[in-house]
Amino acid sequence: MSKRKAPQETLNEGITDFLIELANYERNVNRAIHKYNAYRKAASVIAKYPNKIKSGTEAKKLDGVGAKIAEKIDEFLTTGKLRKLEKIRNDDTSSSINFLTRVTGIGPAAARKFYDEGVKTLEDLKKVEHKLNHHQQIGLNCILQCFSQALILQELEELDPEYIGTICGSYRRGAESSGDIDILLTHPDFTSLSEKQPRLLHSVVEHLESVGFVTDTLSKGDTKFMGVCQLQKGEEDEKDFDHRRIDIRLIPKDQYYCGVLYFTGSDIFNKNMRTHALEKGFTLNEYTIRPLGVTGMAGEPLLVDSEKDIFDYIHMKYREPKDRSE
Ligand code: DCP
Ligand code: MG
Ligand code: MN
Repeated sequence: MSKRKAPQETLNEGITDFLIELANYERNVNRAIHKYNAYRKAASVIAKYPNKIKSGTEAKKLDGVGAKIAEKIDEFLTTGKLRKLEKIRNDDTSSSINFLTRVTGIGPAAARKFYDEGVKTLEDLKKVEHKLNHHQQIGLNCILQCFSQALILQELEELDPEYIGTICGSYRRGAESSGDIDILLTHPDFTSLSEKQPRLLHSVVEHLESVGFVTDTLSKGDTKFMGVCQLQKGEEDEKDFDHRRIDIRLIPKDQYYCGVLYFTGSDIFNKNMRTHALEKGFTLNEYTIRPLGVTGMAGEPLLVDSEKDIFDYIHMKYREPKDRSE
C-alpha cells in the first residue's frame, strides 16, 4: 500500500500555502495582527475542508473566508499565482524583513529596526553580531551552522547519493556553539562483514578539501579523519573565517546508528543510557547493542536501523538530540 496523505492535507494545499505566506507577511512586515489572524483562520478552515475548492464563491461559504480572500482564491485558481504575493516576494523590504524574522530571537519589531538601520542580510547580521542579544546570537549561530551542515550534506550527495552522513556531537544536540564538528559517514557498500573501504572516507575528505571547506589534516586513517575546516563568516572578499576542528568517521552501515547515538552524546547521557541498558540486560557501546545472557556473556549484535531501535530495545522513551544533555 502506498502511503497517502490524508486528503485534507493536500486537496487545497496551494490555497492554504499562499494564505499562510500572506499571513506571515502581514505579521512580519506590516505588523497587522488582525490581518494575520484573518489569513490564518481562513487557511485553517480551508485545510479542514474535505473537497477540492473550485471557486472563490465555494470557499466564501466557509466561516472565516470573506469576499477579499474569495477573490484571491479565484485569481489563484485561474492564473495559478497571486499578483500580490509576486510583488511581496520581489520587494526588497518584505523579503529582508521576512528573512530577519526567521532568525529565532528576532521578532517583527526587531526585524524592522534592523532593517531601518541597514541590516538586511545574513552578511549584515554577522557584522553587527555584537549588537545582538543572547537569544538572537543563538539564532544567528544556528543559521551559520545550518549552512555548513547543508554544505556538507550537499557535497556528499553530489559525490555519491548513497552516502549517509550525520553531523553529531554538541552541534546535533543544538548547542549554541560547538567545540568541533563531528561527522559520521556510512555507505551501503561498507558493513562490518565487508572489507575495509578507506576510499569511501578519503574521497569525501578530498572532495571537502577541493571545495575549500576542509583546510588542514591532522591525521587520516582508514576510518577516521581529523582535521580543520572553515566556516565562512565575513563577506566573500573579506576572508573572515571561523576555523573549527572537524572529525569525520566512516562507520559500517550496520553499526551506523549505534555510532550516531554515541557520537551525539552528551558523554553524560551516554553513560546514563549504558547503565539503563545494563539494567535491562543489554550491553551498549559505540558499535553495537547486544543482549546479555544469564551468564553475563554478550550475545550477537542486534539489528539496528535507527536510533529509535536502540531506545526501543531497552524500553527507553525516545529522546530528541536536544534533550540528551544528561
Ligand atoms: N563521547 C563520549 N565519551 C567520551 C568522548 C566522547 O561519550 N569520553 C561522545 C559524546 C560526545 C561525542 O562523543 O558528545 C562527541 O565528542 P566531543 O568531544 O566532540 O563532544 P561534544 O561534541 O559533545 O562537545 P564539543 O562541543 O566540546 O565538541
Ligand atoms: Mg564535538
Ligand atoms: Mn569530536
